[in-house]
Amino acid sequence: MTKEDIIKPENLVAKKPTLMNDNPMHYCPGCSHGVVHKLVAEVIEEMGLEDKAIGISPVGCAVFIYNYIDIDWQEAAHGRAPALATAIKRLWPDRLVFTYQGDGDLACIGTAETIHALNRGENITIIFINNAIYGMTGGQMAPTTLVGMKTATSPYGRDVHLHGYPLKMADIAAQLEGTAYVTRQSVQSVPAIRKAKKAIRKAFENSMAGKGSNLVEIVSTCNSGWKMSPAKSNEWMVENMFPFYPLGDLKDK
Ligand SMILES: Cc1ncc(C[n+]2csc(CCOP(=O)(O)OP(=O)(O)O)c2C)c(N)n1
Ligand code: SF4
Repeated sequence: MTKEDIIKPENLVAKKPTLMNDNPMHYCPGCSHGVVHKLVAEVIEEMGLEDKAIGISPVGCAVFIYNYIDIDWQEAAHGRAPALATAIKRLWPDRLVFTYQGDGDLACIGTAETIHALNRGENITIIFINNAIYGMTGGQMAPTTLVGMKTATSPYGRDVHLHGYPLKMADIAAQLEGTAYVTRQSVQSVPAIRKAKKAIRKAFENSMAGKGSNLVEIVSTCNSGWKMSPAKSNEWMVENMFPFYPLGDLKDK
């Protein structure tokens, strides 16, 4: 196939979702955030919800998600996204309302907001990027940091006697009456990306159908915070994160 053939519209096999604009992303090369952003944009477009989607952006590396996906956004204070999503969904029940949050945002400062919004069965979706670290602020330990994992604030590794055990938010969410769908996915390979996209779609469909609250955890890399190359980070995640945070659906009502 010549270069001219490749750029013919009829030969197109993949394209950037039109909701994603051309603003250069600020993420470190290899970071999972960009991949998940693309999936979110694709699903919204495929569901035809461009004018109905309202995202709540977090505080953390994804704070600027509103610069990249052209839908309506509201910025929440650190950890407060599920509370804000609750208000917005109750005011506009016909809208797709979702939050996008890191593990510091969701599983530390926002634990209460997260658990209560899920337990109330708010018809929202929470997309939870679990990279086991505080990426934006320099790689400090998060509640999700693995036992023994070295971070800026646990240079000798997470010690359960000092720091307690890693928090499995999806497992907690699955126990709550208000949750309709709780799943744990990743984006380290093409099959994993496809599964993650299906999960986001199911969660968004549930939200629109009023079935209750939905949590899509994406086990992710933070290659800068982990101080590894992007390829090594993916390997490390598969070897170390997946055994503790196994992928798959935890609840599908
Ligand atoms: C109330 C409040 N406390 C602390 C901070 C500092 N802060 C900014 S981002 C962040 C952690 C971000 O980590 P995470 O949510 O895991 O997202 P990531 O950057 O890894 O994507 C913290 C503690 C803040 N902005 N506001
Ligand atoms: S610091 Fe980590 S989470 Fe933040 S953009 Fe870089 S790799 Fe991604």
